[in-house]
Amino acid sequence: MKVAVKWRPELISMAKQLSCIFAALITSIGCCYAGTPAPAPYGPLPTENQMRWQEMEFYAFVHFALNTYTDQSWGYGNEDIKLFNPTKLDVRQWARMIKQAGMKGIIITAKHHSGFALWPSMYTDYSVKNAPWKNGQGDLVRELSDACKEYGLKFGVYLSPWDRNRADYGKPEYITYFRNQLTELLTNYGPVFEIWFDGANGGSGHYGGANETRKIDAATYYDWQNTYALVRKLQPNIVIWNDGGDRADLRWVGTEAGYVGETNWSLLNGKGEVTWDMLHHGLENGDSWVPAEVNTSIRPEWFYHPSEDAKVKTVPTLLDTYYNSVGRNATLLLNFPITPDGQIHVNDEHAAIALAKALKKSFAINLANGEHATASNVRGGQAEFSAANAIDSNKNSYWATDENVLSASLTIELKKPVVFNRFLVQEAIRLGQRVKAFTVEAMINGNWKEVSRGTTIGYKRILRFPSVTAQRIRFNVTDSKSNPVISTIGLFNASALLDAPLIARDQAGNIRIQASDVGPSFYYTLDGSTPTTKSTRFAEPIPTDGKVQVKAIAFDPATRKSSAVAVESFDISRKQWQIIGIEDPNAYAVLDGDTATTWHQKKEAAMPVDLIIDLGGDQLVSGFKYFPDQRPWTPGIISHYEFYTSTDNELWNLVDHGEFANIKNNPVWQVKRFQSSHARYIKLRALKNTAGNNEVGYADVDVLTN
Ligand code: FUL
Repeated sequence: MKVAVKWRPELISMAKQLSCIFAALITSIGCCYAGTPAPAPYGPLPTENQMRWQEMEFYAFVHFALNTYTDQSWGYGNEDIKLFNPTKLDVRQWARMIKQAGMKGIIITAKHHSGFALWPSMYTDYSVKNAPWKNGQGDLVRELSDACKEYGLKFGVYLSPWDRNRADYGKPEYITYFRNQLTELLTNYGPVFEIWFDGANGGSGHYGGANETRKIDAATYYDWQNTYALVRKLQPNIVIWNDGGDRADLRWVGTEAGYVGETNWSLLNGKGEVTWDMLHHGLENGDSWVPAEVNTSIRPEWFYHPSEDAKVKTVPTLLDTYYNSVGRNATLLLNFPITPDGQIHVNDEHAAIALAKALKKSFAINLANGEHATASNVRGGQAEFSAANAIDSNKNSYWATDENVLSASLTIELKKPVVFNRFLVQEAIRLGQRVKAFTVEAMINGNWKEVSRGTTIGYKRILRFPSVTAQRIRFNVTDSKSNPVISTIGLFNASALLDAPLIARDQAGNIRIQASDVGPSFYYTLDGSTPTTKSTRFAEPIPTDGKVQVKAIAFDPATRKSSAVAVESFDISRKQWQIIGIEDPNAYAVLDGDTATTWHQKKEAAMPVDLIIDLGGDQLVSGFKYFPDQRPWTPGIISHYEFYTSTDNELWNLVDHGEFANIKNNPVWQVKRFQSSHARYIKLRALKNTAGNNEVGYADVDVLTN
C-alpha cells in the first residue's frame, strides 16, 4: 500500500539544504578514504523471486481431489464426479490453522493426476462444475485464494502434467489443454507464489476410456521452456518447481520423507543429467541457482485416508523434519490431507499448532544477540564488515573477511555463562553460497572444546547437539569457496525431543523398543491399556508368540515428560516361517522385523519375480504387508504385484493384484486386504518395479489373518 505524504514548503527547503550538506560530506570522504569494497558476488546467485521464496521458509500443501472419496493415492481418471461433495468445506479453517502454525503460504492440488479440476475449468467437464458440491457452482481454487488473502498467506498451485482422464494425453493437443488450464489458474486467481509441476507418471490410466498404458518422453513432451515462458509472462513473481523436466527455479530433494542432505548446495547445472545425489545435496560447482524444497506430508500419505488418523506425525518427528529441511538450507512444504468433509483433520491441526509452539519457544531468544563479538579477520578492518554484524538483528548486515581469507573465526563473549543446544548460522546468499565446512567450539574449563561441526551453510543452517554451558563460543569457518560472508549467528536453548518409541518384533517373536534420542526409558503394555510410568519398564527384549498389540511410551527422567503413545500390532508368529527356493540365508532379512535390513532377489532374476514363504501351518490369510527398501540406490521397489495363496505349494490362488500407488516417492508400509483364503504358502509376485527394470528388493513382508 502506498501512503501519500503532504510536504509543507518550509520542510522542502530544509530537506534540500540538508541533502546538499550531505552530498558535500560524502564527496569529501570519497576523495580521501579508499576503504576495502564490499565482497563481490561469488558464483551463481538467487533471483529476487527465489530470495522471497527462501525467506518464506515454511509453508503448506493441501491435497484434495476425488481420491479423498475413494481412499486412493492416485485416481485412475474415471472416478465418479458425483463423489465430490464436501459437506462442511471450510477453506478459512485451513488458512486460519496454517497461519496460526506459522506457515507463510498454501499450495493446493488444483488438479492431481486423475485430471479432476478443483476449479470450473472451461476446457474440461471433469471438474467441480459437474459435482454435487454447491450444485456445480463452486470454485475451490477461488475460495482458497480468497482465504489466503484474508489471512495474509501466499497462494500457490499444483497442476499435474500427467492427466489420467484425458483422451488426448500423450498427443500434442494435450499440451494446448495443459497450457489453457495453466492460463486459467495463473490469470484468474491473483498472485501465485509457486507453481508445482509434479513429475509422476505411472503410465496406466483411463484416458477417455482407452484404459491403457501411455508412456511419454518427459524430456521433450511437455516442451517446458515454452510453458515456463508462459508462466513467467502471466506471473512475473512466481517460482517454478519441477522434478520431471527441464531445470526450473526450485528442486526436489529426491525423497518425500522430509529431509535434504546435510551438505546442501543451492546449486545445480542448468543442463545435463540430475542424479539423486545432486537432488539431495545440490552441486558444489553447479552453474545455476536451484535451491531445495523439502516436501513431505504430516501423515504417511498425501491424500486423506481414515486409517491414518492415528498416524499423524508427532511433534518430535515434525521438529526433526524442520531441522532437516529449514535447518539445512531448504524450505519446508508440509502437506495436510483434506478430509471428505472438507476440513483439515483435528489431529493434524493439533500436531501443526504444537509444532509451531515448540519452534517459537525454541527460537524465542537468541542468546548471542547484542553480546560482544570479535573475529580473527575483518574485511579491511572496517566496521561495516565487523563480527558484531553477525549477532545484531539486521539480516542485511554481515561479517566478511578479506579477499582470499577462506578460514576465519568469530568469537562471542557473553556477559554470563548460558546453556545452549542449537547453533544457527546464515550466509548472505545474495552474494552467493560459499562456506564448505565449519565448526562450533565452546570454552569449557579454560579449553576450547568442539561441540558440533557442519559442512554447507547457505540461507540457514541449524546444528543440534547436547546442551553445553559456556560463556565463550567460537565459530570457525574451516573451508570456503570464497571469503565467508556471514549475516547471522544464533545460540538457542531448545527443549529436548521426546518421540514416541519404535516397536519392532524379530522372527523369533522378541519385541524391542527404541527411540532416536539417547536418554529416555520406555514403559509398555501388552493388554491394550495405555502405558504410564507405572507400567512395565522395558529392560530387555520381550518374548511373544502370535498376535499381540504393544503400546509403549518413552519417558525422559530429566524433565519427567512422557512421549506420545506408540502402538504396534503384530499378527501370527513368524517363528516357523521359511523362505522357499532361495538358498541365500540373508533372505531372512525380509522376516526379521527390522525395516533397516533388506534383501534383494538375484541380479539375473527377470520379472515376474516371486517370493514364496511357507507359513509352517494352515492359516486364514486376509491380507499382506510390504515394506520396501528405503535406500536411494536401486532399491527394487515393487510397484505392481500379484499375491497368491496355496495349501500345497503347487496349486496357487490369485487372491489380490494391483499397484502400490506413489510408492516410489513415498515408500511407506503397503497394506493390502482381500477376502480371506486358507493358506500354508504365500507368494508375492513382483510384476514391475518403480524403475522399470528387474531389481526386486524387500525390507519386510508380513501377512494379516482373520
Ligand atoms: C507425488 C505425487 O505422485 C503424489 O501423489 C503427491 O502429489 C506428491 C506431492 O507428489 O509425486
